[in-house]
Amino acid sequence: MHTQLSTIFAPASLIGESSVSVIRISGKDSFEIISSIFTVNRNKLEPVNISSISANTVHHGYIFSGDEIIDEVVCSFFKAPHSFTGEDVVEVSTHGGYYVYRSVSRLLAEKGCEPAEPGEFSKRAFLNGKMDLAQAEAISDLIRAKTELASKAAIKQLSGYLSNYVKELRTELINYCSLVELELDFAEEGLDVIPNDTLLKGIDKITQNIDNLAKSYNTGRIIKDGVNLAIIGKPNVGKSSIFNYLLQTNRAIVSHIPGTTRDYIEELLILGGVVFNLIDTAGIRETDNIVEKEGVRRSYEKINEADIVLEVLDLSDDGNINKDNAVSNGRLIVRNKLDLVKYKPDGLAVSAVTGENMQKLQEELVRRANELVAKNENTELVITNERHKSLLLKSCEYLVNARKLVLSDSGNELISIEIREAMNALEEIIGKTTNVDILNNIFSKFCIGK
Ligand SMILES: Nc1nc2c(ncn2[C@@H]2O[C@H](COP(=O)(O)OP(=O)(O)OP(=O)(O)O)[C@@H](O)[C@H]2O)c(=O)[nH]1
Ligand SMILES: [Mg+2]
Repeated sequence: MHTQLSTIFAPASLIGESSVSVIRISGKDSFEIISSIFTVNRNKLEPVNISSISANTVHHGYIFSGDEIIDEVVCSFFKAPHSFTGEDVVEVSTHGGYYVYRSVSRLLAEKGCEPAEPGEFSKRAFLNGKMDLAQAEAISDLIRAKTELASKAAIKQLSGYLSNYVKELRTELINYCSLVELELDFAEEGLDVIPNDTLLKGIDKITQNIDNLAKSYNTGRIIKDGVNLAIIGKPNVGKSSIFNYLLQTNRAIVSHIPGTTRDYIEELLILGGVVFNLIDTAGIRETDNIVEKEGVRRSYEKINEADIVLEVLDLSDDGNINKDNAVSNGRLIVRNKLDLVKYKPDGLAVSAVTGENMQKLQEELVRRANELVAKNENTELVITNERHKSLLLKSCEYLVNARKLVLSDSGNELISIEIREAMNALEEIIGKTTNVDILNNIFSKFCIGK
């Protein structure tokens, strides 16, 4: 990442044919740099007098190079600290298109502006105290959100719900830590500032709250990343055909030869406002073929990772269809090749060839997915980030240690160390104690211009 001193720029919207495209510039030289290529008078291509432009205003004008007008634009000026990054920021709204973007960015680079790295604007906003780390992460989540639920969760986190709750938990820990340490100061007087059972109760309550928040990731992950839906079954039952039908593409190879799919295939599917990671797997059977064996092993792996397992049975195969729904282990059983039988089978029966009852299957998938989310949807807070989950669990571990130390009368010094570690783990969520490498890693996953 650049030093805080450099002035950076990047497209803030997609580059390509569009009505408007926004280029964002941030850093102490932003106003000076833009003024050297921006004029408000098309008949007089001279750098605008920057002192004539008041902060936090919008100006219509022209980007020029020498005696040539590159584009007619609107520039928004944000004076530090009243900007997204907390630095001086200019947002140039040009016409969309590759050529205009290339020309303006070339001019900016000539004037000393450096292309921003992914997430660099958000990183500066974080470093300048405009938002904490959990909020910055929510921006990236919001941009990537594909459904209403995902977007709502990101907005909530961006508004500071998670950060505030984490801060509350941290404050409670600080209070207990202070009492434990205060008691140390009065050790010689033998003053009992906080009785052990009060301390234990306090630690237990906080541990429980942190653990509950960590557990909300089970739902949060589904909301943010989608429902893992694995299609499984014996070879040739029509798994890939159903996979293709749901996606409305010929993504997976389909053939009459059992064992066609060797490796799993994953594709994104949006149904009824729910994101599914749809996974087609290799047909499960005993085999000596080492490639197919590996495929089967991977199928089992996907079954374990799945939120919903869709098990396909083949109605045209007598040995296959009689599976009892009751022993499905929560799997959704679907009987395929309905077009090949003359009777009306039990349960959910479809044809991936004619499309019969496929809508019913889709509705059932959405219903099950919503059921998974509904468990937690109305609760106060759901975390959607694995980093947050592991820090919460880490914090719990330290508190469990602290609890053991209290029970074994190991002394307040050791107890306070564990409580402080638990606090540190919480602070990492909001970025108070997060090290530079971790920060760089988090922001490098953001998109360019954000
Ligand atoms: N008539 C009929 N044929 C089907 C249907 N679904 C799949 N098939 C056929 O069944 C054969 C196997 O289909 P696939 O989708 O490749 O089956 P699979 O379960 O993915 O098989 P593997 O990848 O080998 O495990 C192909 O010839 C398909 O055309 C269906 O609903 N009706
Ligand atoms: Mg297949």
